Amino acid sequence: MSERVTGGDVIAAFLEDAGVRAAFGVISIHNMPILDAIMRRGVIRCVPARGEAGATNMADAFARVTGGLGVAVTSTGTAAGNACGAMVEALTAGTPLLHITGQIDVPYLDRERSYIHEAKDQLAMLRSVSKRAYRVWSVETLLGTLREAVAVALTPPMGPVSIEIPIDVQGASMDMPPFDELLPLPPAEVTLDIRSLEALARELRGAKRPLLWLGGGARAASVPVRALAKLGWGVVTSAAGRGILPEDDPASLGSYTASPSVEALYRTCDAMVIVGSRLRGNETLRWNLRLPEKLYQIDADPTMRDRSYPVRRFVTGDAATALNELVELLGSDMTIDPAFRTDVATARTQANDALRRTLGPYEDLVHALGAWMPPGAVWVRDVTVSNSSWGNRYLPLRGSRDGVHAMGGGIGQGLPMAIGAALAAGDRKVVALAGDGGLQLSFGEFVTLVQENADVLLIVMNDGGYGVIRNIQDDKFGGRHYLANLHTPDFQAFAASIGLPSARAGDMPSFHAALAALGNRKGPALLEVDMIAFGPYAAAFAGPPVREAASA
Ligand SMILES: Cc1ncc(C[n+]2csc(CCOP(=O)(O)OP(=O)(O)O)c2C)c(N)n1
Repeated sequence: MSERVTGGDVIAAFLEDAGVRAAFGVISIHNMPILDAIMRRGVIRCVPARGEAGATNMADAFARVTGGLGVAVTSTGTAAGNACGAMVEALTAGTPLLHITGQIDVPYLDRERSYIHEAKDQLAMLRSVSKRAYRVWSVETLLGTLREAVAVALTPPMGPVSIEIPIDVQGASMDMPPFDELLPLPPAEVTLDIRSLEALARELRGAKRPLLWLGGGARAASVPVRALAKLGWGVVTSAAGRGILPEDDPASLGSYTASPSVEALYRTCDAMVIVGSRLRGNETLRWNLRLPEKLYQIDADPTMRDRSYPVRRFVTGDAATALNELVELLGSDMTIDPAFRTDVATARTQANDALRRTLGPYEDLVHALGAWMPPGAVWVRDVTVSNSSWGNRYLPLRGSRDGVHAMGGGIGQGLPMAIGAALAAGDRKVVALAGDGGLQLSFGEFVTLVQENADVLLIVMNDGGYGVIRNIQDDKFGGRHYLANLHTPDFQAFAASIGLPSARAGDMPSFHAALAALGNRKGPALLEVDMIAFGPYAAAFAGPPVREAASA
């Protein structure tokens, strides 16, 4: 006889069997059977985020660092709505995430009678911010829908999946299914278009100066990428693809995709293979960056073909599978120009040097941080001037899961992402970078950081407002700093009030002292950089660089 349990118990048991070891959420009347079961069973660590946006960002970062599934649990209505901005980010980044949300009782669904937490057409809202969204109508269909939802989230191109589970279904009684039925379904395989790949290999065989452009879709392809780098290929990555090849490898151009020296190098290349990348506008001068003439593309999603740049040949396939096969097909047939390696290294050095010259008073700070950064640290960044200029590319990442950044450009996600990353990172330190403005979107999550004792050194670049907005206003709006000068919290007093160790630095001696005091302790700490005292960057960052089509 199987045991009689609730829908909530089955959800908890299913998540355990799916290998989930951490979930993030806010408890509510419309998800308590699930969270109560998770906690009672004691297998999954549940983090009480202070908002659903934060919970979803945490689950997203957890998934990015582990390479597995992230799980966020929210309530229905406003709570599910609060998760939507973070869902947009997870969709942009292609994160496999399961968003479980409550729903009101089945008999009241879609009646618009203002039942508590009722949201008009919640499923349509969730559909528009997810890869797929499901509603569970009955306890009988609960397990099948869960199994399908996880498989869809993990099938390339991966993405966040929402599942609404009405509260009466969560609390309904059912038999505990046997273990094998609780296991998630395997993700669907992407069929490799082998004929196109063979044709691609034939075309590449004669290339003397070939480059790979890697995006986040190629995160699992480190092994064949290393093999191609060994053959003599150069490698450049988007921000999402950082570290697939260690960025201190001589074949790596880092993520200096649009630096003038790298663009000049593109013009000398006779092939570029783009793998698992959207070629985002931010990284291609809004698609007017001059890439090599012979472009080829590999992607799990065949509709990506020609979407951003026209390509000569497109191969549908999973990045790792396709690149492994390509390495086999190429064998030792290529004779790559021996000077290419030197040219790649020169372009990289020139890009680094050009960036260094924009740092002004922050140059020493960046170098001190780089020298201190513990091996294997996970580098998490919010959208802030310091990240857009140097955080996104100056300090090398050595693994494809060593960095987390809001790909969609939404501020305020860095702090909750740092918490999710810390839970995923085990013994590795998380170092996070955020602005004072962005942090004010997710202030409640400071308290979560302390409660969870997450091993995060959070560096706050405090310029008393929205620095990048002021720079744009200087550039385009006559220097009128409307709505950009903020009343900024006293971060030191706030940190003290919640038991968060902290220090402020306004010059290099105090920065070194703060790093020494905070950097080597385990657990959370806040290092505030007083940017008014340090002074401005040598070059003002006023938004992602673009190039007008007419001048291309
Ligand atoms: C969710 C969201 N709201 C608004 C914006 C517009 N925005 C972009 S950067 C920025 C200012 C960020 O300020 P801060 O975190 O202090 O970093 P700084 O620009 O000062 O380096 C704003 C408001 C955005 N990108 N995302």
